[in-house]
Amino acid sequence: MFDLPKLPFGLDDLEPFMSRKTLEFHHGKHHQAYVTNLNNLIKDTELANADLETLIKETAGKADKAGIFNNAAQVWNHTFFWNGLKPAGGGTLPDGAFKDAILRVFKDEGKFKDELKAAAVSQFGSGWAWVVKENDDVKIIKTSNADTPIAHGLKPLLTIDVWEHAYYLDYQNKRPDYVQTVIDKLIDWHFAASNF
Ligand code: MN3
Repeated sequence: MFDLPKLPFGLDDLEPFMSRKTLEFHHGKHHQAYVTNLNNLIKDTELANADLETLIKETAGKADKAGIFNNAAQVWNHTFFWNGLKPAGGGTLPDGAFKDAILRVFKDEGKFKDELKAAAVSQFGSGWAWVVKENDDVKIIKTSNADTPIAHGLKPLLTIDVWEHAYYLDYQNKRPDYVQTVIDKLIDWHFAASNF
């Protein structure tokens, strides 16, 4: 049985960029629903005691296990998303191996952030934009619906949720404004660097 992880910040701490109301719904209702659904789906099955990453890897690509995969991946993705945000986030990348890899692949920090934004904005419909580690390089990818890099053997460093429930209360249809604000004001680049 899984519990909804607590947010790593208070409900008001990301104001005005991500409102208390958004967090109450996004964490308290949406994230909670994925946890509740997952618990109901695995109860009394052979997967009842598996950890989250095992559940995701065991059910990925299996049509008869799509419900478990979708809810398990959404639980994992949301917890990872919250952990990558912080009050007074954004700003410049911390020095170190992560920044070095970004400069090597993208040439400059601005171009990296522009490409991350472009991936998040261009994801058609619900999904996620990701910064992942592949070998020793940094790569930007996007996934649809619940799909997650850990189902594809990639190591996630950071994610941005681009499901409408992530931004509609604060930004309505303006996904580009939401994404730009997350990148400029909320992303915890030290979290991404520490995952590298
Ligand atoms: Mn979400």
